[in-house]
Amino acid sequence: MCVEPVSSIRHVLLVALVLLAGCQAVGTGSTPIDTPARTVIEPPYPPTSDLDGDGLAACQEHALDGADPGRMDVFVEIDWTTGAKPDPEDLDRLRAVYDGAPVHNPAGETGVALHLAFDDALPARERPLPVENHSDYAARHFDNDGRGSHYALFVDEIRGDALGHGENGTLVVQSGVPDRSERFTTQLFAHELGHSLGLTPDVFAGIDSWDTPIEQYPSVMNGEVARQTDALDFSNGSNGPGDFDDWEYLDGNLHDPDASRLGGC
Ligand SMILES: [Ca+2]
Ligand SMILES: [Ca+2]
Ligand SMILES: [Ca+2]
Repeated sequence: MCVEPVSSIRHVLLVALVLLAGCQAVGTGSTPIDTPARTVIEPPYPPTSDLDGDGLAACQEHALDGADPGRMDVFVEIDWTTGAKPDPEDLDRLRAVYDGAPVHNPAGETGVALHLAFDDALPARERPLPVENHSDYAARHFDNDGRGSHYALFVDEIRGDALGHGENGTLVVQSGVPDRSERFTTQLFAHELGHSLGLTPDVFAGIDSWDTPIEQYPSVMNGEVARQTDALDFSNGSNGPGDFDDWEYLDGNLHDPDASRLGGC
C-alpha cells in the first residue's frame, strides 16, 4: 500500500510518452462496445436506502452539502502541515477524472462527485513523519470523522521508504517530493485515495505492482504508471487479459465511510 521511494524512480520520459500514446490509443477503434442497458430509478429514494452504493443512506445525504442520493459521492477532509498544502487547481484534474468515471448511478448519470474539503493547516514537524503515525493526526484532527468522509493528511516529509499510505478511510501523502512536480503530489493522492476506497493488492495483484505493464493495467494503482506518467485515472478493464476494472470494483465495493455521526435520518 505504499509508493516506491523517489530515489529508485527512473525517468524514462521518451518511453513514458510512447506508453502514454499507446494507452490513449486503446478503445479508439471504430467498433463500438455494447453496454447493457441500465435501469434509471426515479427519486425520491427510500430514506434508508443507499441505491448509489456510496455508503451513505439517502436520508444522510440530504444532510450533507453537495451530496446526491442518486449519484456516488466521495468526501475527503484535507489537513496539511506547513508548506505541504496541495495545489487546489491540480486537484481539479482529479475531480474531473472522478466526474467522468464509468460507474452506474441510479439517477442514470455516470461519474462520482469528489468533494475535497480543505480543513486545517497544522504546524510543521521537526522530524519527518513515520508513515504509521498518520493515524495519530487522524485521531486529533479528523473533524469530520463519523460524517461520511475520508481523511487525507499532506506532510512535508515521510520518514522511511514510503511516500504515502492509505487504507480504510484515511491516508497520508508527502507533498513536494524532490525532483517531482506538483502533479506528482496529486498522483500520490489519487493512488492513496484508491487504497482508502478499497483498492488493495488483495483485490488485484497489479495494484502496487512494479512489474505489471502499463498497457496491461493502465491504472494509477499500478506502480509503473506512477513511475512513468502523471496519469490519475483508474483502469476501466478494457485492455484485455490481465487488466482489472477498478471502477467496476469500486462501483460495487466502495469502502463505506463511517457515517455514524451524520444526522438526517
Ligand atoms: Ca448513497
Ligand atoms: Ca450519493
Ligand atoms: Ca481537520
